[in-house]
Amino acid sequence: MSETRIPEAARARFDACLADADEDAAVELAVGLVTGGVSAEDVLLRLVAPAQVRVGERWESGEWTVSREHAATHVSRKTVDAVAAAAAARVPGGAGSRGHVLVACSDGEWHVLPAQILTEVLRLHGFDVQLLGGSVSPQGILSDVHQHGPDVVALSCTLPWNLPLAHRQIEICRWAGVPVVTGGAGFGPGGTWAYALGADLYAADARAAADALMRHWPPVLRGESSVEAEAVEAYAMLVRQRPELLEHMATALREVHPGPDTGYVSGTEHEEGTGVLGRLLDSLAAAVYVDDERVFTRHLAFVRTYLSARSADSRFLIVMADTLADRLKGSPRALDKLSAGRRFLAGREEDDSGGPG
Ligand code: B12
Repeated sequence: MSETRIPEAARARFDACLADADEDAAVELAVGLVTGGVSAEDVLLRLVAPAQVRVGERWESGEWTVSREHAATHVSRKTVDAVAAAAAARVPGGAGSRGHVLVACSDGEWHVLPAQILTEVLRLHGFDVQLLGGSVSPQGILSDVHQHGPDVVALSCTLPWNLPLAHRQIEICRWAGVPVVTGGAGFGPGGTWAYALGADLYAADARAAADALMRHWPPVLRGESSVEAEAVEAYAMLVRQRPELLEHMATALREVHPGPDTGYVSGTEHEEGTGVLGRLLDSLAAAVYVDDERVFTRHLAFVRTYLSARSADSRFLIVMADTLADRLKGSPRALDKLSAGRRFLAGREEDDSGGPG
């Protein structure tokens, strides 16, 4: 399928629709492009997806509130639905079925829009696709695999701290004989962490996923997990100690910031109430699990930007790293990732943040 450039003016107008939460105008613009001859895939991947990245940047930089981001994302979701419906109307009877794909988000993952876009792009390529939605448990995925008998499971992960949970899902699908194709920023540069978890395939975007599946159809079980037993043990220890470690971190935080906290750290501004401290620990645990310090240092880079955009002092991150190092003396693997984080915070290492995820 040849790619079409989306005119700059259309991109700017779409951004404005998201900023104004103007669903009707966004849908009209996007569907207008499709009826005007731009492929639905290009509208999804070159208009909607990059606009969402800009939404994230505006939220991260503090320019937009969480609710503004929610409203914009709602408009994008509606646009994806409308573009898919417009494309389906242009191919009466559908494109036929190349095979059956089950799309799911990793356990703990509520970034559903990437999976939704993937679903529509695969449908445009003639796959029969079912989208299971956000945060699917391993048991849930197994039950859907049994019920629907897909040829392949497509697993989306945006947040790297969900990697250990994604591993369970990959294992359970492969155990049931169904190969797993993976994608999303959470799987790291070039899908390096997906392959470490034993995924059978990784694709950087939805177009590449469709191409790869068409080239390698039917997909086969060929992945192999390289997660070491000691890493799983060290991870499990961190999970067991999580409540206690969080308590120590909170105490240390109160010592450096005795005043009322801003809510950015304690979690009142966050989806699941775990806040910055919980996510720090989860990133450390995921870094231990896949044995790659970048899971932790990239997260530190994100938190630092996020906090400084809100005029919150990010120096407490060093205190947190030291507090944890003190408590995790018996875990060389955790200490190793913590020292990488400590070096990163002290600026002694090149900033390898490489953007979010
Ligand atoms: C919208 C959004 C949300 C919404 C999601 C709503 C929804 N229904 O999807 C909500 C409000 C739930 C949310 C919550 C959070 N979010 Co958020 N979110 C975003 C945002 C702005 C857009 C996501 C998106 O739609 N991207 C567009 C898609 C199309 O891009 P994509 O991911 O690259 O997907 C493509 C490929 O990766 C690939 N692909 C994706 N999946 C798959 C799967 C397979 C199998 C294949 C082959 C390919 C593939 O195909 C896609 C299309 O080409 C991003 C910013 C960003 N840069 O993405 C932040 C972002 C991901 N969020 C972020 C954060 C921190 C959070 C929260 C932790 C914030 C909080 N409240 O504490 C929570 C975590 C919730 C959770 N547990 O999941 C950070 C992550 C930073 C990090 N790495 O640590 C980001 C990057 C924002 C930022 N710039 O800082 N978020």
